[in-house]
Amino acid sequence: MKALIIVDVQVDFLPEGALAVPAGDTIIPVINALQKDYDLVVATQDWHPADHGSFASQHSGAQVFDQIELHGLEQTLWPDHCVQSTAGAELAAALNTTNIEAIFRKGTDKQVDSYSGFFDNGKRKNTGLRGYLESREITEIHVCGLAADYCVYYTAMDSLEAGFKTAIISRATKPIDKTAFMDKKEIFLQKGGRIL
Ligand code: VGL
Ligand code: ZN
Repeated sequence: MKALIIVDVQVDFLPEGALAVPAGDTIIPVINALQKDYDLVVATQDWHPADHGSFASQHSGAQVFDQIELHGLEQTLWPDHCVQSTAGAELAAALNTTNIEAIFRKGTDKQVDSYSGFFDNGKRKNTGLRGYLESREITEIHVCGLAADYCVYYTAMDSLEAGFKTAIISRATKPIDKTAFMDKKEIFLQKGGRIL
């Protein structure tokens, strides 16, 4: 059985959003067309409290994109984004959500960021996604959405590590930083992932 994971296709990651991914909106029709090819479609949703520790606004003197240490982990600081129950945290209006059987929210603990749909960045807690996929007898996973170099990449890496045959669909994802994504793609390929 084959699943599609749609990662963080949310208003704040679209071109007008708080943490805009360049051309992020252009992948939505592609994702809508893809969904029919899968036995299961699930989504993730970045879902931060307003005082999340990954927000530059929570650290005096800090700037967006600074690197800090947050409770023992390396952390990039972001603009406030995907705050729980705000318009920016909604799934994109143009995304077809009728096939999505479950949505896994992440980034709810203000002390630790969560790029992957499977675990927080410290791998302290899991979201239940792996168990859900296993219960649905999924063996192969394709990952798409935003952003390619963060949440898509880390979700795909954890999928591989969990033993799923895993691919990233390049025409259905966009990075924040193109060169960073090229390097991460190499690592993913070396670990046995595929780029479609
Ligand atoms: C993401 C940075 C911060 C993502 C989420 O969805 O790729 N990136 N939070
Ligand atoms: Zn976030």
